[in-house]
Amino acid sequence: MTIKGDGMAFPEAGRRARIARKTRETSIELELNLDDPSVCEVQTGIGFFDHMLAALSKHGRLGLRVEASGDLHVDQHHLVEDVGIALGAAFREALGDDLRIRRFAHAYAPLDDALARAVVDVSGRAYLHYGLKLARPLVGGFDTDLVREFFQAFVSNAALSLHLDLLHGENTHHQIEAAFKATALALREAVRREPALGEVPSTKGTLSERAARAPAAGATKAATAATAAKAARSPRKRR
Ligand SMILES: [Mn+2]
Repeated sequence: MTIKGDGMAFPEAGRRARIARKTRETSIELELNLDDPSVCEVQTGIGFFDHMLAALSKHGRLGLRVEASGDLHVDQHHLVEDVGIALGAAFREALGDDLRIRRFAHAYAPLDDALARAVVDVSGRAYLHYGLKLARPLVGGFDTDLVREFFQAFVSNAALSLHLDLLHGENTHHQIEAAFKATALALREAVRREPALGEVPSTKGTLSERAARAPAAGATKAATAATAAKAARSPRKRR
C-alpha cells in the first residue's frame, strides 16, 4: 500500500476522497478512488457486507479502502447505514466540480439464478427506487433489510438517482450480490470522464449543488455588468 503525504492509501492521481466519520455508534475511515482500482481493502466486521463492498469495488473499478467498527452488539443497522453515508459522501467529493462525465448509465448483472438491473443518473439529486424482494431475512448472519438502508444512505449522500430492480432469482445471496454488481457496473460507466464535452451534460449547466450556489466570479461579474447595462438602457421610473 502506498501511503502518501496526505495519508491516503492511493497514489496522488485520479478523482479521490477520504472520509473519516465518528459517532457514538460507529467509527469509519473510507477512501475512494474513481480512477484507480488498485486498492480493495474492506473490513467492517460483517463478512457478507465486506463481500458486497468488495464486489462494488472490483466490478465498479473503484479503488476502495474501508475500516469500520461499531455497535454490532446492538444491531448491524448503524454500521451498514454509516458506511453507506461515508461512501456516498466520498463519491460526491471525489467527483469534484468537473462533471463532464457520462452521467447516465445502466447495467444488468446475472449471478446464476438471479438477474439484477441498475440504472443511474449522477444528477446531483438523490432518488432511490428499490425493487428488490429478497427471499430470506438473513444471509450469513447479515440482516438483508439493510441492503435497502445501505443504498438509501449511499444515494442520499452521493446525490444520484439509482433505480435498482431484481428481475428474477431465488437465492438471497445471489439476489443481493447481483444487485451490488449491477450497481457497480452502472457506476463505472456513469462516472467515466467525457473530456470532449464542452460543458456538463445538463440543460441547467450544472450537476453540482455547490457549483449552483457559488457561480464563478467571472460569471457573477458578467451577470452584474449585463444587469447594469440593461438598467442603463431602460431606466426604471420611480413611482
Ligand atoms: Mn458471493
